[in-house]
Amino acid sequence: MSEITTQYAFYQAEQLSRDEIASLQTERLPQAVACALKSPWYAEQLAGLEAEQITSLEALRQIPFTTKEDLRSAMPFGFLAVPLDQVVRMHYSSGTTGTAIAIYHTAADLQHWAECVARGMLRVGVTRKDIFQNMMGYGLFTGGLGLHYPAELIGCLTIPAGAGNTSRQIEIMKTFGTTALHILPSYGLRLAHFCREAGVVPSRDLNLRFAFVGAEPHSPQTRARLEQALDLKAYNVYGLSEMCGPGVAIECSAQEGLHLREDHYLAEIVDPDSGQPLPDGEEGELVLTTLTREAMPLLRYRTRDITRLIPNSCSCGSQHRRIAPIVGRTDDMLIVRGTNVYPVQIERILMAIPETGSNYLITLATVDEMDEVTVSVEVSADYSYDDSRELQALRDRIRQELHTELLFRPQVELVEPGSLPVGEGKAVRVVDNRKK
Ligand code: DLL
Repeated sequence: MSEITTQYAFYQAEQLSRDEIASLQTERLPQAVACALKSPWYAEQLAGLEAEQITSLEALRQIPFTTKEDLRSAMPFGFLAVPLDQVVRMHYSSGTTGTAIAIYHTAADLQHWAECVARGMLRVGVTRKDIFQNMMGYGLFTGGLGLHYPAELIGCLTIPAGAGNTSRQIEIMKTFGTTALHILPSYGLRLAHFCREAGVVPSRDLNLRFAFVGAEPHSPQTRARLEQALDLKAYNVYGLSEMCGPGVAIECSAQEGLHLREDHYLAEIVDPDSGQPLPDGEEGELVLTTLTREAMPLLRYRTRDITRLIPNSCSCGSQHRRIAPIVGRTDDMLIVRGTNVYPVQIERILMAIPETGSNYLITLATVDEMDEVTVSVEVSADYSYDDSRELQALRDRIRQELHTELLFRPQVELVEPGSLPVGEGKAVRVVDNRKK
């Protein structure tokens, strides 16, 4: 560890004690509020607020939440807290759920972001000797650039492969001996399937050690499949464009939760309905305050992501607190016949069944005024079925296991490997055709 600190001074932040983290937060919180008050939106909303009095989480809680709708309403420059000539980059959300949102960064913001991610990568053992193939989309989406600069900062040979073109990706991995990947978990499963089809045996033909996976919810079963199929260790990376992008929290080598970078982000968990704070360990919505952002500081930002803070410190030694893997977004939660379901609960069951393949789709419809759920799932290419009775038995088994978990009985449709639609970006898991 101390060797890492000699090489990378910014790594010292990984070794802060709990008291040091707390006092840094106390010091930075009023600065963050003062910085936010420089933006037109916060200046108006929080007129009269004395930033220097906000020195604790309790004091911060006087401030109302900031929501995605607030960001939208103030586009394009309402949240900008510095003159435009200090902004060196912007990212832009896809706008699939409403008006697109621009997120701005100063040079210092970009440096902090890269250091936070690099700290997470170093913590799991990435070194300058690694060959890092970045298979996330580059561009307005933060996934590509978000790990590109940290990998360069560490000194890895960084390959900006971008998303898609799987045969080319495999060729690059083989030719250059790629050791680390950054990949969407859904695409990782497809890559594994493609390797099998192409006769590439990762343990024999590839040199992979790590995969950083994130940007979409995925179950531990999916992670286990990826690790086994690609012969590597997979680490969960969480983040959102509004904060920076990937790297708000990253899993460590203990794989027991994702460490927040608490010197840069202050986290709360609140009840998504009432907004009331929840105690550590209880599942609720993650609310984040940026502590060091200059261009676009955000106070008590509602991420809509459901997780919990994991009590106790981690066996890896870091004193930065951990969140559990994201279960889903509040707006992804399905209410089916009165039961709340996150798609990842369905994924967990499907990916634990070895006979299923790598892709699935949940379709909702209204039949006789009732919600009807159909889970379509590819069968694994490793199994062959001689007769329809075997397939029927598999379908019944999946249906039964889903029923036990979900408390309602969905329809199950088994389909050929590779037959469900796939895009280049985040996987679309749900099609909701219900009557509104
Ligand atoms: O997805 C940033 C990112 C890129 C994270 C690459 C990790 C890796 P957005 O496009 O703004 O940013 O989407 C953010 O994606 O609020 C979560 O709902 C979801 N999300 C991100 N990471 C995870 C994860 C990027 N590890 C939204 N697990 C967030 C589950 C995730 N969901």
